[in-house]
Amino acid sequence: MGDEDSIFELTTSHLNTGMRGIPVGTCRTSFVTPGEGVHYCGYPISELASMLPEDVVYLLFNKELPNPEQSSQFQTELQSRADLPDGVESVLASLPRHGHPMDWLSIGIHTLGMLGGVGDWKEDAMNLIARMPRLLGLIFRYREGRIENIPSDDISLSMVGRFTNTLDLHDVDKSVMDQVIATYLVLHMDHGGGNLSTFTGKAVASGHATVYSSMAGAMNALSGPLHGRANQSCFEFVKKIGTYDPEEVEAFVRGELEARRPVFGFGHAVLRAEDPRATVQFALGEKICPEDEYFKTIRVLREVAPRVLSENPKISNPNANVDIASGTLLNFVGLRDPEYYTTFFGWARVAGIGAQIVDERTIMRNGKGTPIYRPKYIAEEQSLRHID
Ligand code: CMX
Repeated sequence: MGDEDSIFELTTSHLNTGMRGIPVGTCRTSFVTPGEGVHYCGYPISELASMLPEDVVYLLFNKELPNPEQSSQFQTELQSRADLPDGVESVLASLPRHGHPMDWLSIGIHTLGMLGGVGDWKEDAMNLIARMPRLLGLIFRYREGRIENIPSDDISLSMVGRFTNTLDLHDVDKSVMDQVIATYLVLHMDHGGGNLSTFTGKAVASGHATVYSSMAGAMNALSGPLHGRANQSCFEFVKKIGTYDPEEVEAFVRGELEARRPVFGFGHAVLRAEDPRATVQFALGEKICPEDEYFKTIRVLREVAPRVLSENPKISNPNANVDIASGTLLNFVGLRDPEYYTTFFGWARVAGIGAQIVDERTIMRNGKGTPIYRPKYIAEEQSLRHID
């Protein structure tokens, strides 16, 4: 495509729409199609879902999957970057316990930057990815007040293993917990260039703020209930249904629509089929928790809600989205407090956003990087009045 080719016709109807659908750049890590959902570096997510999270991080940064040798070298590299700088725990110890975990995560990332940032896009992105498992584990421990006997960070473990080792929950099946979290991470790592948190992270980085400040900004964006926090709301919604009787579930769905409340876990801005990330999680649920009460509810919801939502022609996609099952699976493995669910989303997204920041800062425009973001806002008549 030549520089002068037109790819979009802009009209006044596009103003004040949150830039919905307006092309602003290219993305090297992922894209989303209406039929197959997100693809990472060309691979549909359904093909990547059972891979090691470390291999998928490698893919997002290197644009190719690692061979076994590269995979093991990369795991060693992440382990060598894993140590948290001194001082992180005393910051966490001072935070208000009632604060939302996403606020803790944002502050935690800022703290990692203040204490251990090196001022290089790729180095900082890699260090942050390597330090996230321990940081997130410590956030759980300090916020829950479980600060006695925190195991030391066993860096010989996988990223997920380091998190669950720090969390150190008893009476849980750790291998199933690791499997659910690993799948969750892979499914949530990236979702195109224009979603709010990714866009925010890249916008902050475009002013040459650090990777850590950019990522903390991205996490703040992710924490909104219309964005990442939807997965917390989704599980709260499933809990509220309280039945897996199909007729009662249908009555509940109709009641929510009549009350003009969203039916959580359904619908999508781009997809026009069931999100493959939901399909993968349903398959995992059938394997690990087919008899779980909440799983039974979402299994019925998956049948009932699309039929009811299809009655409204305004709804472009009545099918299940990624958030339908993730909370149910996290709850099943012992992560019972939905307030934490978006922090897993944030942990995963650090990989995709980190890779996109590195691309925008060091690869785009032949390595010069994308310039500072500066979209145009047009003065409204009212704001011009005082000039007369
Ligand atoms: N429940 C109720 N109403 C819905 C709906 C749902 N699940 N999905 C769409 N609609 C409504 C929209 O609110 C919109 O109504 P208005 O015209 O009154 O504003 C209308 O149907 C058309 O919406 P759309 O073009 O089909 O979808 P949007 O791009 O506007 O919205 C989304 C997409 C996800 C915000 C919406 O489907 C929704 O609110 N879903 C429920 C919340 C949810 O599960 N969020 C998680 C999203 C996960 C993800 O993005 O991956």
